[in-house]
Amino acid sequence: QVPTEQMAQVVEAVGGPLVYKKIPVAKPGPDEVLVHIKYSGVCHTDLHAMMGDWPIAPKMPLVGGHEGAGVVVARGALVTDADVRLGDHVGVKWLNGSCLACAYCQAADEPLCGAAALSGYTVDGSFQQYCVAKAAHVARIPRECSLEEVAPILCAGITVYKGLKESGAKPGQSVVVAGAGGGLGSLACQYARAMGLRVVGVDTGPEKRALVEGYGCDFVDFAASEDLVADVRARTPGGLGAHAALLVAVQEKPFQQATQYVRSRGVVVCIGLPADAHFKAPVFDTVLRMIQVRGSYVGNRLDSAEAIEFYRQGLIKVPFKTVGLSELPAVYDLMKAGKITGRYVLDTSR
Ligand code: 8ID
Ligand code: ZN
Ligand code: ZN
Repeated sequence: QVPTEQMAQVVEAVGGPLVYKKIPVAKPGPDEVLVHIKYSGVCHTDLHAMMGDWPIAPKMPLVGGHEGAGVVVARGALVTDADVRLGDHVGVKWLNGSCLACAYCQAADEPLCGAAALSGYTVDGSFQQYCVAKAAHVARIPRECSLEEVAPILCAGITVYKGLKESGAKPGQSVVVAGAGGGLGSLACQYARAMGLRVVGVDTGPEKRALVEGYGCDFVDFAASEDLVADVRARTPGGLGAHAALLVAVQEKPFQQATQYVRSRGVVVCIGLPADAHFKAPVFDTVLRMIQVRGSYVGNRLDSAEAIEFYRQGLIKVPFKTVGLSELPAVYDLMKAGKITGRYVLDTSR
C-alpha cells in the first residue's frame, strides 16, 4: 500500500538549506503515474538548481532529482494497461512531461517543448520515495536491469548518447570528451567507444585518468597540461584534431578551447551548463575551418529507450557509488570540489 507520508530531501530556498524530512506523498493526475523511487542518481544539474545558477528560477521549496528508478505503484484514470502497468519498472527523467501537442512535441523534439515540466526543477523530482510523472514520459526499464545501476542512465546516459548523435561523428572517427571523469563524461566515453569512435578524454587526477583509460580512451589531464590544445590534437588521427567535441565540464574554459582542437569541419557539442558561461570563438578561424557549434539538451523518448538498451546489452557499465538519500549534502560537497569520479546513487530507503 502507498503511504501518505514519506522521506524527502527538500531545498527550502535558493542556495539552501537542504532539509531531510517527512512530506506528503503526491497523488497522480489523470495522465500521471506515481513511482516508488528505489534509487536516484545525483546529477550536477541538481546542484545548479539548488544554487540558482541558471536564468530560469526553479520552484521553491523543491525536491530535486531526475535520475529516479523505481516501480509504478499508482496510476491516473487515463493511464491504460497498454501504456504503463502497476508494478512496471520505470525511470523519472529530467523531462517529467511535455504538452505532446506543440510543433516540437509533434516532431519528437519534446525537450524543446515550451510547456515541458522538468523533474527536480519546475516539479518535484526523485529525491523522495514517491514521485509523480506523466505516464507518456516515464522511461521504460526492462526487468533484467538493476534499478540501482540504471539510474544514472536516466539523465547522464540519455544526454551523452543524444549528444554523440548530434555530433554526427561516425565509427572510426574521433571525439573529445571534456569532463570525461564525471557523471556524464564517464558514460560519454563508453557510449562513444560502443559506437566505434576513438576518444580523447579531458579531466584531471589519477582516479579519473584510470577510469577513462580503462574504457580504452586516451586521456589528457587539463591541470597538468601546459598546452591543452596541442596535447589533445596530438592524440587525434594524424594530429589534425578531433571530428567532434562533447563539452560536459562545469567550467567555461573548455568551451573556449574546443574550437581549437577540433579539426576543420569539426562539430563542437555544448552540453555542460556552468553558471554565467559564454561561448567564445575566433570568427576568422571558425569560418575558414568551417567549424560547427551546437547545443544538445537531454533526449526524446526514443533516445531514452535507445540509451537504456545500450546499457541492457552490457555495453555500458555505470561507475557508481551508493549512499543513503539522507547523505545527499555530503554528495553535493564532493561535487562542488570536483571530487566525484563517475556518479553517486542514492538509496531512498535510508
Ligand atoms: O541536457 C543537458 N545539456 C544536460 C544534461 C545533464 C547535465 C546538461 N547537464 C550539465 C550539468 O548541469 C553540468 O553542468 O552537464 C554538466 C556536467 O554534469 P555532471 O556530469 O553531472 O557533472 P560532474 O559529475 O560534476 O562532472 C563534471 C566534470 O567536469 C570536470 C570535473 O573534473 C568533473 O569530472 N571538469 C571541470 I569542473 N573543469 C574541467 C576542465 N577545464 C573539467 N574537465 C575538463 N576540463
Ligand atoms: Zn541531469
Ligand atoms: Zn510540447
